[in-house]
Order: sequence, then C-alpha cells, then structure tokens
Amino acid sequence: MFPPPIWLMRQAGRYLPEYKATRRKAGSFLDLCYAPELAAEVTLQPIRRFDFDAAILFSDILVVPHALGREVRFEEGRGPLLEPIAVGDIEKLSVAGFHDHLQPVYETVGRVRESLSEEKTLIGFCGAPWTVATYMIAGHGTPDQAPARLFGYRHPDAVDRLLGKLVEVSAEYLIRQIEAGADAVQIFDSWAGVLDEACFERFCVRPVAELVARVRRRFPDTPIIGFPRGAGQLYGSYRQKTGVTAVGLDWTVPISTAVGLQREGPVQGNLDPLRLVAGGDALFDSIDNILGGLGAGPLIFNLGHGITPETPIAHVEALVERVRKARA
Ligand code: 1CP
Repeated sequence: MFPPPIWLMRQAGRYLPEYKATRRKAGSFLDLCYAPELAAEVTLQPIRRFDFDAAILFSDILVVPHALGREVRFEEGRGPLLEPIAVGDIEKLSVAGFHDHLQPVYETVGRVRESLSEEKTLIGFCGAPWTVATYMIAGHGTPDQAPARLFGYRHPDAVDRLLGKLVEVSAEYLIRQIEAGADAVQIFDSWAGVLDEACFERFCVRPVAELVARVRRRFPDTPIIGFPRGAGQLYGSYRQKTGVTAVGLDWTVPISTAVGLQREGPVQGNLDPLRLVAGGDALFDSIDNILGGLGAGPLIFNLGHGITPETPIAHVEALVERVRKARA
C-alpha cells in the first residue's frame, strides 16, 4: 500500500490565509464552529490547496462541554477559557438539548460529505473523555494539566462520574457524525501522556474502551483512530485494551517501536510539526525515515501533533510531494 494516505492534524487553521479570511467573516471561533456553511468551507480549504487524502471536520473538542451547558469561550491569543467545574456541578451537567446544540456540527459533516469527492475520507472527531475533562476542571490549557491530575487524586470517584458522562455523550456525538457522513473518527487524547500508569488505565484507557465499544455497537465497521499523545510505553496496551482500529503516534515514538505497534494494526504519524516549520533536510530526512520504517505496512502519514500557525505553505506542499513520490 504505497504511497500511504496523508492528512495533517489541524490542517485547517491559522497557517492558511483563506482560513483567516473565513474566520474573520464568522466572528468568534465558536461562531465559526457553529456556522455549517463556513465550517464546511474551512474543512475543504486544505483539501483544495494540498489534495490531502482526508478532510477532518472543522470544529473543536470543547463544543462538547459547551453542549453540556458549561460556559466556553475562546479568546484571541489566550486559547479556550471555561468555567472550572466543581465536584458538585458534575451531577448537574445537562444532557437535555445536547444534540440540538450540536446540530450545526452534524450539518457541517453532511455538507462536507456532499462536496467531497468519493475517494476522499471524511474524518469526524471528539476529544477523549480525560482530555475534555482536563479543560473542564482547569478552565484553560496548562503545560501539564496539573489541576486536573490533582483533582483526580483528591476526587477519583467524581472524575469517574465526569468521565462516565463524557463517554455517554461523546459516543452519541460520534454516532451522529457517522450518521451524517463521517467515514472514520478520531479520538484526540492530547493529555494522555501526563498520567501515571494507574491513572492512565483508569482515566484514559477505560473510558476510551467504553466509548469505542458504544460506537462499535452501532457502527461495527467504521475505523476509529485513537491518539493518546505521549503514551510512550503504554501505546501497545492502549491499542489492545481500547480496541481502536489505528493508533496515532506522537513524534517522540521511535520508529523501531512504531514498527512493533504496526504489527498489531495501522499506525498514524509521526513527523514532528516543527520539522515542517524548519523545512529542508530536517523535513526530508524525517519523512524518508518514517516511510523507510513504516511505509511497507499499514500507515496513515501525519504529524505527531497539530500543525503550528507559523508553518510555511511551501513546506506543506513539499511534504505532500515527497510522500506521494514514495515507492515501496
Ligand atoms: O483562533 C483560532 O483559529 C483558534 C485556533 C483553533 C483551531 C484552528 C482552536 C482553538 N481549535 C481549532 C480547530 C481544531 N481543534 C480542530 C479542527 C480540525 C483540524 O483541522 O484538525 C481539531 C481537531 C481540534 C482539536 C482540539 N482542540 C484538541 C485536540 C488536538 C490537539 O491539538 O491537541 C485540543 C486540545 C483542543 C483545544 C483547543 N482549541 C483551540 C486551542 C488553541 C486549543 C488548545 C488549548 C491549550 O491547551 O492551550
């Protein structure tokens, strides 16, 4: 299977002038997420420009807490701001109106699937319960999600209840996206890597396994990509225990480890996004290394995390060209 399919996490975003123009038209970032016509447009922009093999729905993982009635705002240059959740608030999370709130997202999926040619894959997504919970607890992004980890040690049962609620609604959310036209889904667990072994099992693996099982009961054949960023030596057991179809690897995963993981099923990744910023040999050496090690097995070529706003467009073009020229 060569060359491998390619898409990039955060492929729609601020490194693209056409994204910035549409974003200005929409007003706030959340307004853009809830405007099907504009959200469909920014989903398609990177496909038009780079001819990637997959489009990823334009939205954000934090529309889920928003749809549960929590306050969520995005401030320019500061990222997301939420009202931090207390133990007593967890029982009050309201699922009534969840799908009504997210109807524009399902409409975006439908619009994109209609405009996208048949050979392109449309990927839907949600945040993993733990990653969404870290933002709900801290109220904002942090370097190591210390507030959520501390909350987890102090109130483990409350965190289990919060994660349980998020599993329930996230499963329904993904099912609706698949019904609306998503061909595959990705579960973003960006903060899996900050957990110790016991909490990784309890807060990451168990909820994701339940989420996967629920989606599979309804759609047994839809591919599910799990991205437990920073899972290190726990990637293998994550794949086994959650039952995801493919694992997304961050760039710290050695190719030798990735080869072992690939024997168990498809892998996705894992170029350092900063190599894409640097370009030249820093970029090409790593592309060749990934393709040399993983190109003969099931591989989805991607970055090891999201593309950054300072990425030159010419470097993305060069990446796609290099991957497409690859031969086994
Ligand atoms: O002003 C802007 O344009 C805001 C930048 C931006 C964008 C383009 C944010 C704010 N979210 C997004 C879109 C987005 N977010 C997508 C779109 C599809 C794509 O092209 O890939 C996806 C899949 C996400 C997922 C997401 N949001 C994650 C998981 C992946 C990851 O990057 O780790 C996380 C953690 C978020 C929260 C979030 N939303 C936005 C920011 C800046 C953040 C991170 C905040 C932080 O931790 O400080």
